[in-house]
Amino acid sequence: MKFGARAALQLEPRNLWTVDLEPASGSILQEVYEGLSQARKQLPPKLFYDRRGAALFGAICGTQAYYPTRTENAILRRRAVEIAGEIGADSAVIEFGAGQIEKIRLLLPSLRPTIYAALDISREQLVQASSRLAQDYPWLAVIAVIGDYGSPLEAQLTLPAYARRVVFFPGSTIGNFEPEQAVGFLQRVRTLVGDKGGMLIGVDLEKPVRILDLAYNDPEGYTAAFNLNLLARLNRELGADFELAAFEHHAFYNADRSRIEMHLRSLRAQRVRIGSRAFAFAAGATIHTENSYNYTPQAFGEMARAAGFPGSRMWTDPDHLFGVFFLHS
Ligand code: AVJ
Repeated sequence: MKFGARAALQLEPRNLWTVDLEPASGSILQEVYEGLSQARKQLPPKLFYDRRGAALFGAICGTQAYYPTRTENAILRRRAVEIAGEIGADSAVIEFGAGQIEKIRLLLPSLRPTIYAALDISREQLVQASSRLAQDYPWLAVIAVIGDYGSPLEAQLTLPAYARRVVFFPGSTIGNFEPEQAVGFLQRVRTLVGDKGGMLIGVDLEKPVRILDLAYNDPEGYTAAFNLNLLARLNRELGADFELAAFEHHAFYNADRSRIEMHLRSLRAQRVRIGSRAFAFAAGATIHTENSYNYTPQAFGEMARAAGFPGSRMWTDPDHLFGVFFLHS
């Protein structure tokens, strides 16, 4: 019998289940129109992560300048036993935006959850990463959920009542939310996990500006390439005609709002065509592509409390660059 590539991919490990919550629509055109029609042009950071963007993010994580990934990994590795002690036995871990499913591996030997559910919008990456995980941990029930954690999941994710539900949200992705949105998101998680559940979340901590500036302006130029890839993606997927050399990466710390801002700055006055529409850029005008907020441990603890997680414990690195919080009721 002849097997196509698809059939070969479906030889999944028996401890893996796949759930598809993603409607097949997929076009980013409406979001792009909306963002570029604002007085202050903006695009949502989730658009960074097409295949090339995900690879560039991987490259950023490998640089000396970008401290969050290696710092968080070191905390998870060093504190795995303590973290597992806080969470307890028989947990059902739900990771939002699981990507390559690397960080949970640091916890699995100590934590030994009953269920691990990985949620991500990138179908191909998720299926590959979750089947590798299921193969490596035959005792673990792995559920791969193709879906967007930005949309309501409460009704769709029914997990066994005996297990303590814990949402795992590493990587300081919470920093991409406006503080008010972040509280709303934590509230949704609180509803999803229930009274005895919890959340394990990575948060970037306040620190000297020069460290932040360097992290978002790495000398290798991967962050610039990651930012500019957004325009390349619009060219590829929407047939837009952005001239990449006519825009530059611009990242800086906004001290008033405790956030790194990333923009794409137009180097000259120009018009860009996307689909049936055209957008004008003045020289020096920017598209705001991302905020990465950082918090003091106190400020983040207060946000968590406001969202219904009065209990919080933080682990950090010796330089206090990054915090891993376990939040619970
Ligand atoms: C994956 C959202 C946490 O904000 O630091 C890396 C993405 N942007 N370099 C971050 C990113 C620029 C990253 N997060």
